[in-house]
Amino acid sequence: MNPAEDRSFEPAESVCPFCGVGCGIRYDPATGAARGWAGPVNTKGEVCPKGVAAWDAVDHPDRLTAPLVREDGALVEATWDEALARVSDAFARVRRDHGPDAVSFFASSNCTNEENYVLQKAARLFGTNNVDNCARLCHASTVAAMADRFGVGATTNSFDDLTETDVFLVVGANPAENHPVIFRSYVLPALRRGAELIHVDPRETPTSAAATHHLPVRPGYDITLLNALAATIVDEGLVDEAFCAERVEGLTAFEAFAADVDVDAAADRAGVDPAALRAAARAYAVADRATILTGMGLSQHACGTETVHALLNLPLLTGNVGRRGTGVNPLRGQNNVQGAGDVGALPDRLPGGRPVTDPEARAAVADVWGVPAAELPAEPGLTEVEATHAFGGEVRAAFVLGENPAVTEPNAGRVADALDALECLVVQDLFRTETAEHADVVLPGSAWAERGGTVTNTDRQVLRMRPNATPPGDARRDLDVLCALGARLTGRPDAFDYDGPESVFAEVTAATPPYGGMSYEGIGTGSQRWPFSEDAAEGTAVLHRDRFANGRRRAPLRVVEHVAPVDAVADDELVLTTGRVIEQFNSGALTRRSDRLVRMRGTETVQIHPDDAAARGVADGDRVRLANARGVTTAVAAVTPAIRPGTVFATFHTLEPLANALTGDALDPVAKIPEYKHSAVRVSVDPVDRTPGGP
Ligand SMILES: Nc1nc2c(c(=O)[nH]1)N[C@H]1C(S)=C(S)[C@@H](COP(=O)(O)OP(=O)(O)OC[C@H]3O[C@@H](n4cnc5c(=O)[nH]c(N)nc54)[C@H](O)[C@@H]3O)O[C@H]1N2
Ligand SMILES: Nc1nc2c(c(=O)[nH]1)N[C@H]1C(S)=C(S)[C@@H](COP(=O)(O)OP(=O)(O)OC[C@H]3O[C@@H](n4cnc5c(=O)[nH]c(N)nc54)[C@H](O)[C@@H]3O)O[C@H]1N2
Ligand code: SF4
Ligand SMILES: [Mo]
Repeated sequence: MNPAEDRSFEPAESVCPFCGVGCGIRYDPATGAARGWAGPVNTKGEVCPKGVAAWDAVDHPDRLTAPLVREDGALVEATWDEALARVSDAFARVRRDHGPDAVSFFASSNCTNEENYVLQKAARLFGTNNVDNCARLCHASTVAAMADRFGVGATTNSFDDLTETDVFLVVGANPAENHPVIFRSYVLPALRRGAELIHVDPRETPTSAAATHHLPVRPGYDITLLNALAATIVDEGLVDEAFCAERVEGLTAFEAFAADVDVDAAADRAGVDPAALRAAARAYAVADRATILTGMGLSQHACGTETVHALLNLPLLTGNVGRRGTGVNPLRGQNNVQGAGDVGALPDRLPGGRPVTDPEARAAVADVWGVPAAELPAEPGLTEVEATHAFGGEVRAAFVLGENPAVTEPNAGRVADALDALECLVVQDLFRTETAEHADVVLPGSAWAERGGTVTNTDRQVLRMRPNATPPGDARRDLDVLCALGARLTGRPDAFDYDGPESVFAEVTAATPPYGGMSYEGIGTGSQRWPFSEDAAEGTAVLHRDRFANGRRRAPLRVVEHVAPVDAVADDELVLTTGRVIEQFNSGALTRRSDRLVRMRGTETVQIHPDDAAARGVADGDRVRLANARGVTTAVAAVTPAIRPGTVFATFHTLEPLANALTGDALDPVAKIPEYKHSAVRVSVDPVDRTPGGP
C-alpha cells in the first residue's frame, strides 16, 4: 500500500527532524519535498540537504502502517489492542517475577519533549529509573564535566552571539557537515569578517577547509594536546589574571602543573607540529572573544569526561566565559537531544536535571503527578549501554522508542545477542529497522511531520512542531501511543489523560523548573530559551555572566592526566575512528530512504592514508577488510592524505561497513559514554572477489 493514499497533507511551520540546530521546515505541496521557513535559527529559511530530504521518509512506502507482534518466530500484523496488551502483559510478568528494574526504557532524542516526558513518567510510575536516551551516546561526558565545573551541562552561549566571536576553537567536531546551518549562517559570516578558526581533528574535513589552524590530533591524545595548549598559555604569560582573580580557583596549582608540561614532547605524542600548536594556543588566548565548539571527537571516548575537563581549563585561563561571543558550546546531536534530558529521560535525573536521589526533588515531581512521593524510585537506573549489557540478565524486557541500537550501539555482534536474550523487546519506530527485526512487538509511530509538540535545540531554544500530515494507515501519533501505554503499564489512566501535546507541555513547565513560565502561545513561531525568564529573555542567552549556574562566583581549574586508550594498538594495526557525512543521519533509517541523498554521495568507504594503504597493498577503490577480535566488516578504500597516518575513518550510517561491528564495550566511568573513536583494527585487501561474475 502506498501510505500516501488515504492521508491528508497541510503545510505548517515545524522543525527539521535531524540535527540539533533546529531549522524551521514544512511540507511544500509544490515540490512534494520539505522546505525551510524563516525560523528562529534559520532566519532566512535556509536548510541543508537533509532538511529538504526530510519529507521523503514521511511519505515512504516502507513506513510501518500497522502494529506487528511475533507469532511462531515471525512478525505478523495485529490490532493496537492486541499489541498494547502484549506489551503490558509481558512487562507486568517481568515486574512480578524480577521487579520493576528488570525493565528498561529507551527514550528518543528524535521525539518531542512531550513524548519523552510521558515516557519517563510511565517508567517511573511503573517503578524504575531505567530510562535513558541517546544523549548518553553523544555528549554525556560533556554534560557531566560542564555540570561539575560550571553547574550546568549545556551551551554557555547562543548562536546569535557567535557572530561576534574572534576565534573559534572547534575540537572533535565537523559543523560544516553535521551542523551545516550553524556553520554557514553563523560561523562563516564571522570568518568572512576576519575571525579565525582552529580545528582539532585527525582528518581534514570541510570544517578544516575554513580553518586558519588545523591540528590533526592522534585519536585518543586530546588530553595531551589540550594540556599542551594550556601550558603554552601559561608559559607565554597569556593567562587572563584579572578574570582568574575574580572567577577561577586553583590557578597556582594549575600553573605548577603546566610548568612541568614539555610542550614539544606533548605535541609530538599528540601527533601535531609544536609550532602549529603554539600558534593555535596564542590565537585562542589573545582573542578578545574566543568560543569553543565541541563534538564527538572529544566526548565519545572512554576518557571523554576527563578530556572535556582538560578542555574547560582553556576558557577559564583566558577569561572566555560569561560574555557574548565566548564560552563552551557542545554541538548537540538530534533535534531534541537537549530536551529529552531536560524533561527527565535520564536514569539519574528527574525533569529539570534534579537528581533522583534528592527527596525534595522527588516530592516536587510527585506533587505535580498527584502521586505519593514514596512511589517514585530513588536509586539511579541503568544508562543505555549498561542496560544493553544487562539484557538477558538483570534486564528482561525493554521498550525502545525511536532508536536503532542494533546499528548504533558499540560492539554490534554483542548487541544483537543481547536483543535476542530479552523475554520481550518492544520497538516503536517508523520503519522495520534492524532493531525491530529482534522485537516481539513493533508499534508504528509518527514522523516529524505528523505531530505537534516541542523540541529544544542545541542553544536551549524551545521550538514548536506542527502537524503537516496524518500518519499513514493505522500508524499513530507517538504521544497517543505512549499515553495509552503509560495508562496500561502503571494502572493510572488519570496520570496519562492529556488533551494533546499542549496540555502535556503545561505539565512539563510545572515539573521542569528551567522551563517554568513557557507556553505554546509564548513560543509561537519563535522560541523561548531556558532558563526561561519573562523579563530577561535576552539575559539567558549567555550563561555564567556574574556567577556560574551552580551559584558560585568561581569555577575550578583542574589538573587532568593522559588516559591510555582502552584498545592497545599493535604495530600492524590501525586506529579506527568513526563519524558522519553531511547527507546521512545516524543509522540512516530516514536518510538512506531518500533518493535525493543517496544519489549525492556513498558512505560505504573507509578513509585511509596513502602510506598505510601502500604498506598493505591497498589501492584507491579496492574493497578492504577491517577486522578485530569483536568483528569483521568490509568497505571501499578511499586513499587520501586528508586522514592522518595510522588512522582510518568510517561512517556508521550504513550496514556495510557496519562500523559498530568493530567498536568495543568500554564505557567512560563517569558518564558511561562508549568508546566510538578509538578501536584497534587490522586492514587488508578483502580476499573475497565480489566483482559480478567473479568466483
Ligand atoms: N550530517 C549529519 N549531521 C548530524 C548527524 C549525522 O549523523 N549526520 N548526527 C547528529 C548527531 S546525533 C550528533 S551527536 C552530531 C555529532 O557531530 P560531530 O561531533 O561533528 O560528529 P562526528 O562526525 O562523529 O565527529 C566529529 C569529528 O571528530 C573527529 N574525530 C574522530 N576521532 C577524534 C579524536 O580522537 N579526537 C578529535 N579531536 N577528533 C576526532 C572526526 O574525524 C570528525 O570529523 O551530529 C548531528 N548532526
Ligand atoms: N560508530 C559510531 N556509532 C555511533 C556514533 C558514532 O559517532 N560512531 N554516534 C552515536 C550517537 S552520537 C548517537 S546520537 C547514536 C544515534 O543512535 P540512534 O538514535 O539509534 O540513531 P538514529 O538513526 O537517530 O535512530 C533513530 C531511529 O528512530 C526512528 N525515528 C526517527 N524519528 C522518529 C519519530 O519521530 N518517532 C519514532 N517512533 N521513531 C523515529 C528512526 O526510524 C530510527 O530507526 O548513534 C551512536 N552511534
Ligand atoms: S542544519 Fe540540521 S536542522 Fe538544519 S536543515 Fe540541516 S539537518 Fe535540519
Ligand atoms: Mo548524537
